[in-house]
Amino acid sequence: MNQRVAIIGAGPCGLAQLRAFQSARAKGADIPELVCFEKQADWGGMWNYTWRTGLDQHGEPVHGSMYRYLWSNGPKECLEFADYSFDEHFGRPMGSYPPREVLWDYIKGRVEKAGVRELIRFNTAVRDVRFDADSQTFVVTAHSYADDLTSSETFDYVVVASGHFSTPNVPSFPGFESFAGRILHAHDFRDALEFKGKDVLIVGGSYSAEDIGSQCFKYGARSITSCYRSAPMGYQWPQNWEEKPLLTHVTGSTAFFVDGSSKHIDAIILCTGYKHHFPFLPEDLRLKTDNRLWPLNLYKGVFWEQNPRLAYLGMQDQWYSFNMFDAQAWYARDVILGRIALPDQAAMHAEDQAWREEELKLENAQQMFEFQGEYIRQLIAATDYPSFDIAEVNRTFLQWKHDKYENIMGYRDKCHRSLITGTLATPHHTPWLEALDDSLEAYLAEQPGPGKRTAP
Ligand code: FAD
Ligand code: NA7
Repeated sequence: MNQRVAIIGAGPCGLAQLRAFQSARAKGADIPELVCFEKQADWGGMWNYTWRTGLDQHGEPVHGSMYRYLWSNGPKECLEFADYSFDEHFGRPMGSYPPREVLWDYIKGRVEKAGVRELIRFNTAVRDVRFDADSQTFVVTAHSYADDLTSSETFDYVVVASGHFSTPNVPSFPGFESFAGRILHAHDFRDALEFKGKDVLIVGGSYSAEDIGSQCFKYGARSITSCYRSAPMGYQWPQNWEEKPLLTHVTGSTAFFVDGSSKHIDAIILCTGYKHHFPFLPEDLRLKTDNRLWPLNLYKGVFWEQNPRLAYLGMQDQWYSFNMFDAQAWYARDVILGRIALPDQAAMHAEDQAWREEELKLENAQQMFEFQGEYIRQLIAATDYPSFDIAEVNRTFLQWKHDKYENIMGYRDKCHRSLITGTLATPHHTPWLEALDDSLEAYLAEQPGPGKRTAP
């Protein structure tokens, strides 16, 4: 096959795409030439932690939004690769909520085994993508940092796998200009110890608010106040964590809320989400959406309807993550290989709209992860990605939600069963709240290291 495919990003989505093609080649398929552009020096996307914030060493916006001491916020059993189990990678059972470095190791293990690293051009940022209607090809322009050269190449397909949790959504509130402490967005949060002994205000009511607040609690903040726009998170927070309706303004070091209450605050962390941002794409190819389960204009949640030579991976809000990216990547691969034929644009759009209408009816978390599970089930049924029991994954999600409502600081100590191998997770040697060392080495040790057991 003399076609060329550009993959933008070597995070979990871009790596899923590389692995999908490698898997077809291993079974004898003739596959296109693949070029994966990655602006960072290593693979793993968000899971490749960086201490940097703001601009990186090349003057580019820092991609990473992950922070120190981050542990999986959902059971690992709900994201396990169906073609590469945790058992295969680690050789023994472990806890259900591993820290970031452990999951990064797992992500890397599959693609090291697949031998696809040589297909990635690291330290190379895609700057521009243009479609030429006459030749039906794309011109992709990329900047290689190592030799400071910008060059263009032609491709038959482009797969956008650049993530959507890197460009912060940063609202402002009256009084911020003269606030007496630090104001930052979750994207720039790196180490909860910075907030030890402080009164922290968290703005937002979703995953980042919940987890960054929990980090601050775990590492010794004096108090946490979280405030929401739409709905409270509703967990049973520790005694020094108060949940309030939205911030109205700040005066000096005092924050005021919609219910008329006020509180002393040392620092404000805006956990107000991210924007889908594709500065390298022209208007006619650019996905515009908020963070939701069914972004419009993507057939099967993947193919750009106006020009299905362009595919997007992982653009949905995520209950499912790695296994959803795999389902999408396998599907995209089979379309590119000509194994699946796409319908005409009107039919693609009609199906897309039908999914959106279903999405608009969703009222609670269970309905949402079941909706995403059904989407994944359908994608997997169309390819040779190993099937797994989506209903069981949904049951694990339900148990996870239940565990969180029971004990928001203790749910990570619960164990779930692998839907791929049947292995039951084993409790980590140290309860999450006391496990201050999140390194791979500490996590995989048989017992806690010296001096690592007690909370501050
Ligand atoms: P990313 O991981 O963001 O990777 C995108 C890649 O594209 C990056 O390597 C980036 O450098 C590269 N790139 C971007 N633009 C360009 C360009 N122009 N040129 C070249 N390369 C480019 N998911 C879970 O399942 N469990 C969790 O516990 C979890 N916790 C999270 C915590 C935080 C703080 C955040 C922000 C996200 C979390 N997620 C979690 C979701 C996470 O984003 C996904 O797991 C996953 O990383 C998404 O993969 P991706 O490949 O789509 O994007
Ligand atoms: P999410 O899940 O997109 O949530 C964003 C939150 O920010 C949500 O609660 C929003 O409230 C809130 N928000 C957005 N704008 C505002 C303003 N202007 N004022 C107040 N609150 C606002 O992003 P997260 O960062 O939590 O999670 C993203 C990923 O990171 C996720 O996959 C995790 O695993 C880690 P709303 O509910 O819309 O009223």
